[in-house]
Amino acid sequence: MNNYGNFNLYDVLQSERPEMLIQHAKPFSELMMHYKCAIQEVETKLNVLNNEYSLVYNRNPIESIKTRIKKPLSIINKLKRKGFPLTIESIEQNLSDIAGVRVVCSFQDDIYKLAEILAKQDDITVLEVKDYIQNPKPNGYRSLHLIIEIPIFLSHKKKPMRVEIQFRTIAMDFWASLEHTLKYKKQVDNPEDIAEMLSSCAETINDVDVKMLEIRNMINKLEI
Ligand code: 0O2
Repeated sequence: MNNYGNFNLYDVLQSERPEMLIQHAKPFSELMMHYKCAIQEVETKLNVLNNEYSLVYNRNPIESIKTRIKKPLSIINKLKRKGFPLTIESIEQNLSDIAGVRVVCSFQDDIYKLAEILAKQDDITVLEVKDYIQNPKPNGYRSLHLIIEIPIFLSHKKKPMRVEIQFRTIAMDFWASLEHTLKYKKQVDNPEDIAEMLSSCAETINDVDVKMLEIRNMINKLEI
Protein backbone atom coordinates (compact mmCIF):
# COMPACT_ATOMS: atom_id res chain seq x y z
CA MET A 1 0.00 0.00 0.00
CA ASN A 2 1.53 3.31 -0.96
CA ASN A 3 0.73 6.70 0.50
CA TYR A 4 -1.90 7.42 -2.16
CA GLY A 5 -4.42 5.31 -0.25
CA ASN A 6 -7.10 3.16 -1.77
CA PHE A 7 -10.23 4.78 -3.17
CA ASN A 8 -12.56 4.34 -6.05
CA LEU A 9 -11.68 6.76 -8.85
CA TYR A 10 -15.06 6.36 -10.51
CA ASP A 11 -16.87 7.31 -7.30
CA VAL A 12 -14.63 10.33 -7.00
CA LEU A 13 -15.41 11.52 -10.51
CA GLN A 14 -19.12 10.78 -10.08
CA SER A 15 -19.22 12.42 -6.68
CA GLU A 16 -21.14 15.60 -6.22
CA ARG A 17 -19.20 16.31 -3.05
CA PRO A 18 -16.51 18.79 -4.03
CA GLU A 19 -14.45 18.05 -0.90
CA MET A 20 -14.11 14.43 -2.03
CA LEU A 21 -12.81 15.54 -5.41
CA ILE A 22 -10.38 17.97 -3.81
CA GLN A 23 -9.16 15.36 -1.32
CA HIS A 24 -8.37 12.83 -4.03
CA ALA A 25 -7.41 15.14 -6.84
CA LYS A 26 -3.98 15.74 -5.29
CA PRO A 27 -2.66 12.14 -5.32
CA PHE A 28 -4.04 11.67 -8.84
CA SER A 29 -2.43 14.91 -10.07
CA GLU A 30 0.79 13.90 -8.35
CA LEU A 31 0.86 10.57 -10.19
CA MET A 32 0.10 12.28 -13.50
CA MET A 33 2.93 14.74 -12.80
CA HIS A 34 5.28 11.75 -12.34
CA TYR A 35 4.22 10.37 -15.71
CA LYS A 36 4.76 13.80 -17.25
CA CYS A 37 8.31 13.86 -15.86
CA ALA A 38 8.98 10.40 -17.31
CA ILE A 39 7.79 11.63 -20.70
CA GLN A 40 10.17 14.58 -20.46
CA GLU A 41 13.07 12.21 -19.70
CA VAL A 42 12.29 10.06 -22.74
CA GLU A 43 11.79 13.07 -24.98
CA THR A 44 15.15 14.51 -23.95
CA LYS A 45 16.89 11.21 -24.71
CA LEU A 46 15.30 11.13 -28.17
CA ASN A 47 16.23 14.75 -28.88
CA VAL A 48 19.83 14.06 -27.87
CA LEU A 49 19.97 11.15 -30.34
CA ASN A 50 18.40 13.23 -33.09
CA ASN A 51 20.90 16.06 -32.54
CA GLU A 52 23.81 13.63 -32.58
CA TYR A 53 22.62 12.02 -35.83
CA SER A 54 22.12 15.42 -37.34
CA LEU A 55 25.72 16.39 -36.65
CA VAL A 56 27.45 13.09 -37.37
CA TYR A 57 25.37 11.77 -40.29
CA ASN A 58 23.91 15.03 -41.52
CA ARG A 59 20.29 13.89 -41.28
CA ASN A 60 17.48 13.66 -38.72
CA PRO A 61 16.08 10.18 -38.14
CA ILE A 62 13.20 11.69 -36.12
CA GLU A 63 10.63 13.68 -38.01
CA SER A 64 8.54 14.57 -34.95
CA ILE A 65 7.81 13.55 -31.37
CA LYS A 66 4.30 13.69 -29.94
CA THR A 67 3.54 13.05 -26.30
CA ARG A 68 0.38 12.59 -24.30
CA ILE A 69 -0.89 11.68 -20.85
CA LYS A 70 -3.95 9.44 -20.98
CA LYS A 71 -7.13 11.33 -20.06
CA PRO A 72 -8.78 10.47 -16.68
CA LEU A 73 -11.92 9.11 -18.34
CA SER A 74 -9.89 6.90 -20.70
CA ILE A 75 -7.94 5.61 -17.69
CA ILE A 76 -11.16 4.71 -15.87
CA ASN A 77 -12.68 3.09 -18.96
CA LYS A 78 -9.58 0.98 -19.54
CA LEU A 79 -9.42 -0.16 -15.89
CA LYS A 80 -13.12 -1.08 -16.04
CA ARG A 81 -12.78 -2.85 -19.40
CA LYS A 82 -9.92 -4.98 -18.08
CA GLY A 83 -11.60 -5.65 -14.73
CA PHE A 84 -8.95 -3.91 -12.63
CA PRO A 85 -9.74 -1.96 -9.44
CA LEU A 86 -10.41 1.73 -9.92
CA THR A 87 -7.66 2.97 -7.64
CA ILE A 88 -4.49 5.00 -7.96
CA GLU A 89 -2.42 1.95 -7.07
CA SER A 90 -4.16 -0.04 -9.76
CA ILE A 91 -3.30 2.57 -12.40
CA GLU A 92 0.40 2.18 -11.65
CA GLN A 93 0.30 -1.59 -11.39
CA ASN A 94 -1.96 -2.46 -14.30
CA LEU A 95 -1.67 0.20 -17.00
CA SER A 96 1.44 0.74 -19.10
CA ASP A 97 0.23 3.45 -21.44
CA ILE A 98 -0.61 6.36 -19.15
CA ALA A 99 2.52 8.10 -20.44
CA GLY A 100 2.76 7.88 -24.21
CA VAL A 101 5.49 9.03 -26.57
CA ARG A 102 5.02 8.72 -30.33
CA VAL A 103 8.19 8.95 -32.38
CA VAL A 104 7.64 9.56 -36.07
CA CYS A 105 10.71 8.54 -38.08
CA SER A 106 11.76 9.18 -41.63
CA PHE A 107 12.63 5.59 -42.55
CA GLN A 108 11.81 2.10 -41.26
CA ASP A 109 15.41 1.27 -40.36
CA ASP A 110 15.59 4.43 -38.18
CA ILE A 111 12.83 2.93 -36.03
CA TYR A 112 14.81 -0.18 -35.16
CA LYS A 113 18.09 1.73 -34.76
CA LEU A 114 16.57 4.24 -32.33
CA ALA A 115 14.73 1.55 -30.38
CA GLU A 116 17.93 -0.48 -30.07
CA ILE A 117 19.99 2.52 -28.91
CA LEU A 118 17.36 3.52 -26.33
CA ALA A 119 17.02 -0.04 -25.05
CA LYS A 120 20.77 -0.19 -24.44
CA GLN A 121 20.83 2.91 -22.21
CA ASP A 122 21.58 1.80 -18.67
CA ASP A 123 18.74 3.65 -16.96
CA ILE A 124 16.11 2.16 -19.26
CA THR A 125 14.51 -1.25 -18.80
CA VAL A 126 12.47 -2.64 -21.66
CA LEU A 127 9.45 -4.46 -20.24
CA GLU A 128 7.67 -5.35 -23.44
CA VAL A 129 8.10 -5.10 -27.21
CA LYS A 130 5.22 -5.35 -29.68
CA ASP A 131 6.45 -5.32 -33.26
CA TYR A 132 3.44 -4.49 -35.39
CA ILE A 133 5.77 -3.73 -38.31
CA GLN A 134 7.00 -7.31 -38.67
CA ASN A 135 3.57 -8.55 -37.54
CA PRO A 136 0.97 -5.96 -38.62
CA LYS A 137 -2.46 -6.02 -36.97
CA PRO A 138 -5.19 -7.60 -39.18
CA ASN A 139 -6.50 -4.11 -40.00
CA GLY A 140 -3.08 -3.11 -41.37
CA TYR A 141 -1.81 -1.13 -38.35
CA ARG A 142 1.98 -0.93 -38.26
CA SER A 143 4.21 0.52 -35.52
CA LEU A 144 6.84 -0.66 -33.09
CA HIS A 145 5.65 -0.41 -29.46
CA LEU A 146 8.02 -0.48 -26.51
CA ILE A 147 6.95 -0.43 -22.89
CA ILE A 148 9.90 0.85 -20.94
CA GLU A 149 10.64 1.75 -17.35
CA ILE A 150 12.64 4.91 -16.71
CA PRO A 151 13.53 6.48 -13.35
CA ILE A 152 12.49 10.00 -12.42
CA PHE A 153 14.39 11.84 -9.71
CA LEU A 154 12.13 13.58 -7.20
CA SER A 155 13.23 15.62 -4.18
CA HIS A 156 13.26 12.64 -1.82
CA LYS A 157 13.20 9.58 -4.01
CA LYS A 158 13.97 7.97 -7.32
CA LYS A 159 10.90 6.42 -8.88
CA PRO A 160 10.69 4.04 -11.84
CA MET A 161 7.92 4.99 -14.25
CA ARG A 162 6.45 3.11 -17.18
CA VAL A 163 6.21 4.78 -20.58
CA GLU A 164 4.81 3.46 -23.85
CA ILE A 165 6.88 4.50 -26.86
CA GLN A 166 5.36 4.05 -30.29
CA PHE A 167 7.76 4.26 -33.24
CA ARG A 168 6.36 4.68 -36.75
CA THR A 169 7.31 6.15 -40.09
CA ILE A 170 5.62 9.26 -41.49
CA ALA A 171 3.64 6.97 -43.80
CA MET A 172 2.50 4.67 -40.96
CA ASP A 173 1.53 7.73 -38.92
CA PHE A 174 -0.52 9.09 -41.82
CA TRP A 175 -2.45 5.80 -42.05
CA ALA A 176 -2.91 5.39 -38.25
CA SER A 177 -4.12 8.97 -37.78
CA LEU A 178 -6.73 8.71 -40.52
CA GLU A 179 -7.82 5.22 -39.44
CA HIS A 180 -8.20 6.48 -35.87
CA THR A 181 -10.35 9.41 -37.04
CA LEU A 182 -12.51 7.16 -39.22
CA LYS A 183 -13.17 4.77 -36.29
CA TYR A 184 -15.20 7.41 -34.57
CA LYS A 185 -17.46 8.16 -37.52
CA LYS A 186 -21.06 6.95 -37.44
CA GLN A 187 -22.13 3.39 -38.32
CA VAL A 188 -21.45 2.39 -41.92
CA ASP A 189 -23.40 -0.09 -44.09
CA ASN A 190 -20.37 -1.89 -45.48
CA PRO A 191 -17.79 -2.29 -42.68
CA GLU A 192 -16.08 -5.28 -44.38
CA ASP A 193 -15.42 -3.30 -47.59
CA ILE A 194 -14.04 -0.39 -45.60
CA ALA A 195 -11.81 -2.68 -43.51
CA GLU A 196 -10.48 -4.29 -46.69
CA MET A 197 -9.79 -0.90 -48.31
CA LEU A 198 -7.99 0.34 -45.18
CA SER A 199 -5.88 -2.80 -45.03
CA SER A 200 -5.03 -2.45 -48.71
CA CYS A 201 -4.03 1.21 -48.15
CA ALA A 202 -1.74 0.06 -45.32
CA GLU A 203 -0.05 -2.40 -47.71
CA THR A 204 0.43 0.31 -50.34
CA ILE A 205 1.86 2.65 -47.73
CA ASN A 206 4.27 -0.06 -46.58
CA ASP A 207 5.43 -0.59 -50.18
CA VAL A 208 6.14 3.15 -50.42
CA ASP A 209 8.10 3.03 -47.15
CA VAL A 210 10.22 0.15 -48.43
CA LYS A 211 10.87 1.94 -51.76
CA MET A 212 11.82 5.21 -50.04
CA LEU A 213 14.36 3.33 -47.94
CA GLU A 214 15.75 1.71 -51.09
CA ILE A 215 16.09 5.15 -52.72
CA ARG A 216 17.86 6.54 -49.65
CA ASN A 217 20.30 3.63 -49.65
CA MET A 218 21.01 4.10 -53.38
CA ILE A 219 21.72 7.81 -52.85
CA ASN A 220 23.90 7.08 -49.79
CA LYS A 221 25.96 4.62 -51.85
CA LEU A 222 26.61 7.33 -54.46
CA GLU A 223 27.79 9.73 -51.75
CA ILE A 224 30.44 7.38 -50.30
P1 0O2 B 1 -4.77 6.23 -27.38
O1 0O2 B 1 -5.75 7.25 -27.79
O2 0O2 B 1 -3.51 6.25 -28.23
O3 0O2 B 1 -4.49 6.20 -25.92
P2 0O2 B 1 -3.19 -2.80 -24.11
O4 0O2 B 1 -2.67 -1.40 -23.95
O5 0O2 B 1 -2.11 -3.83 -24.23
O6 0O2 B 1 -4.22 -3.17 -23.13
P3 0O2 B 1 -3.58 -3.07 -26.84
O7 0O2 B 1 -4.62 -2.54 -27.77
O8 0O2 B 1 -3.22 -4.51 -27.02
O9 0O2 B 1 -4.05 -2.77 -25.39
O10 0O2 B 1 -2.26 -2.22 -26.91
P4 0O2 B 1 -1.42 -1.94 -28.19
O11 0O2 B 1 -1.71 -2.94 -29.24
O12 0O2 B 1 -0.02 -1.81 -27.72
O13 0O2 B 1 -2.01 -0.54 -28.69
C1 0O2 B 1 -2.00 0.56 -27.88
C2 0O2 B 1 -2.03 1.84 -28.70
O14 0O2 B 1 -1.51 1.64 -30.02
C3 0O2 B 1 -3.40 2.42 -28.93
O15 0O2 B 1 -3.71 3.18 -27.81
C4 0O2 B 1 -3.21 3.25 -30.19
O16 0O2 B 1 -2.54 4.47 -29.89
C5 0O2 B 1 -2.26 2.40 -30.97
N1 0O2 B 1 -2.99 1.43 -31.82
C6 0O2 B 1 -3.07 0.10 -31.63
N2 0O2 B 1 -3.79 -0.47 -32.59
C7 0O2 B 1 -4.21 0.50 -33.41
C8 0O2 B 1 -4.99 0.52 -34.61
O17 0O2 B 1 -5.47 -0.48 -35.10
N3 0O2 B 1 -5.18 1.75 -35.20
C9 0O2 B 1 -4.66 2.90 -34.69
N4 0O2 B 1 -4.90 4.04 -35.33
N5 0O2 B 1 -3.93 2.91 -33.54
C10 0O2 B 1 -3.70 1.73 -32.92
P5 0O2 B 1 -5.21 3.43 -27.34
O18 0O2 B 1 -5.23 3.28 -25.86
O19 0O2 B 1 -6.16 2.57 -28.11
O20 0O2 B 1 -5.53 4.88 -27.74
